[in-house]
Amino acid sequence: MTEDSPNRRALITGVTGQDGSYLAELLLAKGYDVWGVVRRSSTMERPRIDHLHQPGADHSERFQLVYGDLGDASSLFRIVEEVQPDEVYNLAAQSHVQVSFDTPEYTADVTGMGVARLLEALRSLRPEARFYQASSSEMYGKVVETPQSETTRFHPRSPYAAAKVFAFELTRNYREAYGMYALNGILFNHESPRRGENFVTRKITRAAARIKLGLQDQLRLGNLDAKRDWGFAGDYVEGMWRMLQADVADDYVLATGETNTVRLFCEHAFARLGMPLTWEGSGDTERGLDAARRVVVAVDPRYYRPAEVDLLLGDPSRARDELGWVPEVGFQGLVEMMVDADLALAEADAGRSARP
Ligand code: NAP
Ligand code: G4F
Repeated sequence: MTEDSPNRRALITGVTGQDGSYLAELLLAKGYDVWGVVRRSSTMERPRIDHLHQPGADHSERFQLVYGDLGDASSLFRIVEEVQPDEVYNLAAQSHVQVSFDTPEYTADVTGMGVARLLEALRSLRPEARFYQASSSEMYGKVVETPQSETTRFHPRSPYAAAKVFAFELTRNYREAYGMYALNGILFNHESPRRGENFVTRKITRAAARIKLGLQDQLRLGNLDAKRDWGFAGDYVEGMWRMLQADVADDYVLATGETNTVRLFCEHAFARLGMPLTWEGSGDTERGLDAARRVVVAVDPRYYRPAEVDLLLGDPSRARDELGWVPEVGFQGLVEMMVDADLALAEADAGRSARP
């Protein structure tokens, strides 16, 4: 990466999340001044970004945090007025699909209406800013074609996905209605060692490592047959940035073009730890056994969703052809990266609990 964008101002909502932390690193390395929006919480620890704003950290003088919330329009207007950003990356959301069934109104408010609040703040105070909306492959839901591309019709299957469709359409509408540079990145699942622990990939790699070290007995999962197009978050934030550098705003899919089941992800994760799995049973009674025939993976119907997205597979050819974006990390490399990171964390935990 080069320091090629001096004095440009980027505003990132969701900076404390998986993608926000990688994007902040990328933009700082490119020479941007970066403002990250954070919510007040009862702890000052923000483990994904603490390394970026500690005194002495690389670029820390160009990284600032501001308090705000997508549920609070006044905070967004204040931030836009204060920062006068050139580029805005809206990554903030209630981003968990299962949780959105439990909190549909909250999810609609933050993940959907939050985008209306932010776009209105930009339209009023900084209409020339370039706006990136974190749209999602979940919008395809009950897919009408495979692979899914920028022209595939949406069929959302959760309150989260419905909120993301609203936000997608609003972003396109502000582009058409007001001529604003506003676009959607339709990103398929992307993961990393910084992934939240209750998304399936991280839940698997964390549990596998802890089972390996005897810190946990079993991993309990829902639908093992679900298929996802999983990539590496570090590759995807590069794609976000490339989208906002294009001369004309348009919507782009980012995906690997490969899909795999949750079951296969488990197999690769445990294999990386020298624990090959064999499967027995089916449906609710399916289980994964290690070489000693211990049940290390079990199905738990509590993790089934009221409506499932069975298959996601993206066609990233527009991003490749128009933006030159090609993901570098493949499925196997992603699983290994996550397992290795979680093994190191589990070893540290084991060391702490062994100490007198
Ligand atoms: P994440 O790790 O869950 O991060 C979500 C971020 O949003 C956190 O920084 C969170 O802050 C913030 N946030 C939540 N509610 C907020 C509110 N009311 N006001 C302000 N900030 C709020 O998500 P991610 O995986 O990085 O994903 C980033 C974005 O891409 C999300 O919009 C997600 O829906 C979308 N997306 C993700 C994927 C994927 O596979 N990762 C794929 C497609 C689209 P706290 O730290 O304070 O909770
Ligand atoms: O890891 P997941 O929770 O991710 P999901 O639902 O695909 O959503 C993620 O990707 C979207 C992009 O398509 C983002 F927009 C969204 O913000 C989020 O980042 O679940 C993946 C699959 C599902 O089919 C789920 O039913 O794994 C299945 N699964 C099976 N057992 C499980 C579990 N998911 C979770 N979270 N926990 C389980 O125990």
